[in-house]
Amino acid sequence: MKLAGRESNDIDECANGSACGQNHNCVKTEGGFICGCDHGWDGDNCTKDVNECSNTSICGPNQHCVNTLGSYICHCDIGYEGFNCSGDIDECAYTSMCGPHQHCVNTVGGYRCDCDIGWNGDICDIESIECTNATVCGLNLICSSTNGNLICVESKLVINSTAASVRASDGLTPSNEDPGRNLDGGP
Ligand SMILES: [Ca+2]
Repeated sequence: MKLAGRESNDIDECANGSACGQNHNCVKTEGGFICGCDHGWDGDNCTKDVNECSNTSICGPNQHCVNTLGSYICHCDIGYEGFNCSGDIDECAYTSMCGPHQHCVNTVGGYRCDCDIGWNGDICDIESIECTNATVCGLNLICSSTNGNLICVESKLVINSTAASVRASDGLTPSNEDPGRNLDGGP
């Protein structure tokens, strides 16, 4: 709302700061003054807060807007910090970001917890069979671990629970008695 006043003498009514009410600004005019709402306020008596956050682009990248009475604040999104929130937080610099058997991997705007070698599952609480035990596969076999699953390889013959039954039906001899055997038809 704009209030206009008129004075017979051209004095500066705005000078004393009380010509207009709270949340108003005062603009001197020739022979009078005009009261307008301060930034952030609206309504007939400038008592209605403007929600600046309704403008979704009022804050910059990696920021979110928080409306306040008469103003607003741009806070950094989680994972960002620094000037204009342009800096990625290295969450891994803090200890205990991840659980047991996990290690922290920093990413832009976040981080993740990868399983340590030898562990898997959603929270890395399942110990996977690894090739570190030399007796796992027996003699003349090569141990290979992929995605937490262990397989024993003899030349090109894969011996796991499925292949073992195939081998039995094919009449193949146990691997440690026939180390040179393979299934690809080669010599
Ligand atoms: Ca980060």
